[in-house]
Amino acid sequence: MNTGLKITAFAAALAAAFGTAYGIGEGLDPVVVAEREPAHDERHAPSSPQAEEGDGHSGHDSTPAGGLQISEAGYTLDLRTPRVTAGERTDLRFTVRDEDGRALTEYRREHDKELHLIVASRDLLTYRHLHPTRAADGTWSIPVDLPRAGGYRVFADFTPAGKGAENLTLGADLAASGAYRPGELPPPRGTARVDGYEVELTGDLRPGRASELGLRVTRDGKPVTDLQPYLGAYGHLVALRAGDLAYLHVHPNGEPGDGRTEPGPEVSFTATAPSGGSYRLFLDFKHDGVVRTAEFTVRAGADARTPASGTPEHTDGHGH
Ligand SMILES: [Cu+2]
Repeated sequence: MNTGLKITAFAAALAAAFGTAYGIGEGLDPVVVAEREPAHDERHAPSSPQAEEGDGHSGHDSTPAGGLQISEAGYTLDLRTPRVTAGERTDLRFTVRDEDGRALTEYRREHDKELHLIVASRDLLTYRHLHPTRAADGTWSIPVDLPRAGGYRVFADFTPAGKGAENLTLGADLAASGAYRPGELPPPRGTARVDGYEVELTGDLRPGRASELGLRVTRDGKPVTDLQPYLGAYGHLVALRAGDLAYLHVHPNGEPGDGRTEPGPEVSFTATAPSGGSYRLFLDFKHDGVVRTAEFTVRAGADARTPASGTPEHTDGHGH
């Protein structure tokens, strides 16, 4: 019996087992939840954790995590500069192509931008969140300077214009030549320091379920209560899975000017981990006119994060 048949048979057995139970009512969360596929629009739309709490879909049958494919839903990331030299400023150029090979020139803005570009090293120690410039012909470009040699992943997070188009994150490999020395993922910590700021992380990342993450920003022990809007929010959080750099879609809870979201010290997000394992979280926040990035290692699942204070060894990669 091949694997496909086994799975089909297993699914049929499950359906039979739950078939009667399903009729009883909606109290049976796991069954009800499994029936519902999340709409793609939800992946990048602001929403409250309460709204998502109930429909935390199973990570096993939902849409695959973003960023693992160079081509998806008819769109392909064409990275024109797949090789750069470590320590040298280079123009990174790329195009998003449709099924006919035409460069995409119409985008729907998300978080103030047509396209968000994330560049992360395979060992997750170098991170860039960039906003490239698009030429009229659809070619995007942005200068990058990657400090370390090795393998990187480039993520283009965008939504094509047009009705029904969904948010996509396409990923492509990028190599930085030079002497390569892979780093080790820093251990989980509840606190990250960057440029005199301390950011404390609360909440857990849970596999297959939406959960709330809180990030509290202080400077010199004093809460920062005048964060500046950045990309339509008081913070922008990206999470990447260690091992394959799966890209998680994270939603800010509330936005500046909505009458209930304070400009710090706490910034709140809703995130869903596609599986257990280790993740690296990158929080961009803006204060005194400068965008800084706080970085955390978090474990999802049985081996959950144990908060501890300390200074992360690696503070490389302040975006922008
Ligand atoms: Cu961005």
